[in-house]
Formats: sequence, C-alpha cells, structure tokens
Amino acid sequence: MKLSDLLIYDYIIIQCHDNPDGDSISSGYALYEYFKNKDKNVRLVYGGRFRITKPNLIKMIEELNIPIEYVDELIVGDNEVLITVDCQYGAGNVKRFPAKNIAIIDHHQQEIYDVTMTEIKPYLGSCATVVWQMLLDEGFDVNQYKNVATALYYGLFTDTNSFVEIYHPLDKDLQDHVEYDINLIRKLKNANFTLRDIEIAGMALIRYSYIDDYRCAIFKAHPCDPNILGFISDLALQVDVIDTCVVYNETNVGVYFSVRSCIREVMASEMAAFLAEGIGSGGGNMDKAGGFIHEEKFDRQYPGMNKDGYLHNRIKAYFDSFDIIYHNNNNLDIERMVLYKKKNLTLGFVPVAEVFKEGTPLLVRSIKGDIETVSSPDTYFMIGITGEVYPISKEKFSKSYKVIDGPFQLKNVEYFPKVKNRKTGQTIDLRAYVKACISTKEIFVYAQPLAKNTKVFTKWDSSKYMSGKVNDYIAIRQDDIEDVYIIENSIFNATYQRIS
Ligand SMILES: [Mn+2]
Repeated sequence: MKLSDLLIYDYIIIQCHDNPDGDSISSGYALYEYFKNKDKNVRLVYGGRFRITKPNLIKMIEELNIPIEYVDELIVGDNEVLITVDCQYGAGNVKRFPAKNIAIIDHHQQEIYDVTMTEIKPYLGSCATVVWQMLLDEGFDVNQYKNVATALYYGLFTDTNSFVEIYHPLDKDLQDHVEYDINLIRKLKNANFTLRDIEIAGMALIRYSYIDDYRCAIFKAHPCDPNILGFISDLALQVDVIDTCVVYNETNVGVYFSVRSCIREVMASEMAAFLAEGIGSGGGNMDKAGGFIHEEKFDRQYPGMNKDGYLHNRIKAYFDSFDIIYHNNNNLDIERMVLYKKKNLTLGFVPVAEVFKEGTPLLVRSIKGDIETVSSPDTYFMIGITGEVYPISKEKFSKSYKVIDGPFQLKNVEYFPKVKNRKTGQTIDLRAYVKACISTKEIFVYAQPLAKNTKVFTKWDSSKYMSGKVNDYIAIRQDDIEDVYIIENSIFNATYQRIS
C-alpha cells in the first residue's frame, strides 16, 4: 500500500494502539502531518482503558505539539478511513471501533488477514521506520518538519531499546538520515520512569520461581507499562545463575511478558513467539523480546488454567522442543541422507572501481549488516538472492564465476544494497550498476528433512544458530562435512535438485 492510495479519502482517522508507546505515537503523528499537508481532515486518536501517563510520552506530546486525543467512542463514517498504526485492526492490543474502510500500518507479525489495505513490515525495528519509508516514497522529506523528524527518531529509539537492538539496514538509514532535536531527545531519555514504576520493579524482584534444569527464572510484576517489564528482565538477566528469564504481569485483557536470554542456544524472540503461540503474539530479537497473551484466546484454549502454571509448563516445553546441532560435533549420518546438487543460480556482482574512484572509503549496507571497505580495482561486490553483499577479490571472482548476459534482478527483496561514500556522505543504490553472473563450481550436499525443530550452529557463525522447523532441510556439504546448515523447505525445493 502507498500513502497516496489513501488520498481518496477526505476524512482520515489515525489510531494508535491502546497504551500507546513512543513508536505508535510518533508513527501516527508523522502520518497526521502528511495528511494535513495534503489538506485532509485528520484526527490522531487512541482508546482502551488507560490514558497516557508515562512521563516521557507526556513530555513528547507537549513539546512536539502532537494533537493526540483519547477517545471512548469513535464514529467512523462510510466515506472516512481508519488507519491503525503500530498495531492491526481487530487485534487484542487495539480498541475496535466500527469502520468500513480500514488500513493497517505496522511492523509486528501479521495476525489480521481480512484487511486489504496494509503495509506490514515485521522485519523492521519500529513502525516509525515503516512510516518514514512510506513518506520517502511519496517524496515527503521529514527533515523539512523538525517535529516529525524528532518524533520518528524517538519512535525508533524507544522500540529498539535505545538503538541497542537495531539490525535492519532501513532502521539504520532512518537513524542516520533524520535531523532531530538533540536536546529534546536527551530530556525524553531521562524521563522514562515514575517513582511508582521503580516500586513495581522492586516488588517484582523480591519473589521468583526458578527452573533449575534450564537456569530460567520467572518473575511476576503488578500491572505496569511493558517497558517496566523489560527493565526488570534486564536486571534479572545479570544474575549469574540466570541464563534466560521471563517477566510478566496479568491485566484483564491478557498477559504482557518480557523475555531475555544471554545464551546462544536460546533466542529470546523465538521463546517469546513460542510462549504466545496460538493465543497472542511474541517476538523481538536474539537477546530481548516480549509478547502478549490474549485473555479470551487463552481461556478458550486453556480453560481453568492459571497463568503461572501455563507459563511454567510452556517454558519447559520450549526447552524440550528442539534438538541442537553443533557443526563440529554433529552425529548426522550421511549414509542415510540423499545427495543433491545445487542449481546454478544467477548472482549479481559489481566491480567496485567502476562506481567509485580507487581509494574511496565505503560503507556497504545490506540486509545482512554494514561492511566498511575501500574501493579498489581488485574488489568486486557479490550480491546474493536475498540482497546480501559480500566483497570478493577479482581473482577469486574469475576463478569461481562466469559473467552472463542480461540484468540481475531481485524480486520482492526486503532491502536492495546501497553503498555510501564515507567521505562525501553520498549514497548510491547498486541497482544501476549490478551485472549478472553464475557460479562455475558445482556444489553437492547431503540433505534430509527435519523430523524435529532443530537449531544449528554453523561453522560460519558461532554466536547465533540457524533455526529449522519440521520439514525444513538439514544439509551437509559433500566437500566439507563440517559445513552443516539449514535450508527452508520452499527455498530448498527451488534451489536444489536430487541426484541419488
Ligand atoms: Mn512499535
């Protein structure tokens, strides 16, 4: 969906989720200014049981003059559109107001499928990033609106744990690009908690339950802002005998929880998703994640069960649900696996010196992260099918690849790589320069579908596992039996062909 698609409506209502956070407010506010600018009648609202009380949010709203209103009831006319931001219309965390025309702009896992006008990018760190990209696509430069720029920056800041948990290149682009009010951001950073919040945190830490076998601790807090749950779990994780922890509270709409992990065998995001599976939503990243369990769905699925009992059992079930394979200590039996050959896929490449003068310092930004390098006639950038970039020497390139005719195109790719000249700050989209090649090497693997969920530590990354689900494939390179990895079922079928 594009923002300009919504310009057919003259009345536009933007709704944040209940208990709005910095991200939801900033995303809604940026949209508000965009539509105002297009001479629309716009309102920015939120509903639910609680009014905004967090000191940083009150300050943000005051200082940036954000016209957000609390509403108990809302009438959305048939010629009006209701846009939910940082949440999905019909989901548990946003009050449902009857509306005929609905749009969703969000960055959480999709949970609502009956709305057609949506822009949902679950891989992004904040909804502010989704909105920022949509504004860019419309040629709306947020740096012309300092309050909008500051709001979006703060939205990303609050949703990525102060930029600590920022991974996606687009999130980094937002962080680098917007010209925000540094003094206001500094003030907001230091108005995060009330005295009551600190008291809740203190009380939650007094009692805990502990699962010895898995070095996992569970804490229960009084009803509070989800940010406080994160604060408590950050503290708890620093205890020497706690490797993972879950902090939660119960409200009458459901359970909010926060998950932390400091061991490589558990990704907090995965554990959070597991805890809420089928009855809510959960996610985040490797170390930090959170989620919500929907009260009604819980009651339907687990009638009569208490939440403490559920969380206990579910956490144990999580630890029992997967196998772990370490690349250098795997007991996979290649005799029982099937031999496959990797199909020769077209890859992209860019001879760097054709774009940048020799010696130019460069920052390459791709879906797999940032790489710093310097332009040289001996360096090529390779671009893989998911948009990942890796530098390769010209010599190695000519040994392993052959140039072919025709363009190299990536369809539906999350982020096409960009290169920034670190001296001038100028950014270049590689799309204009990329050429196509294919591998001249033949790659064979032994593979078999997984019978159980499996985590694999490959020889290429010892800190982070690849996660495979039942029916994904576990593969071993024929020429290197320590090169073990997982290939998602659909990708496997598209890229490998059976030999034996
Ligand atoms: Mn958000």
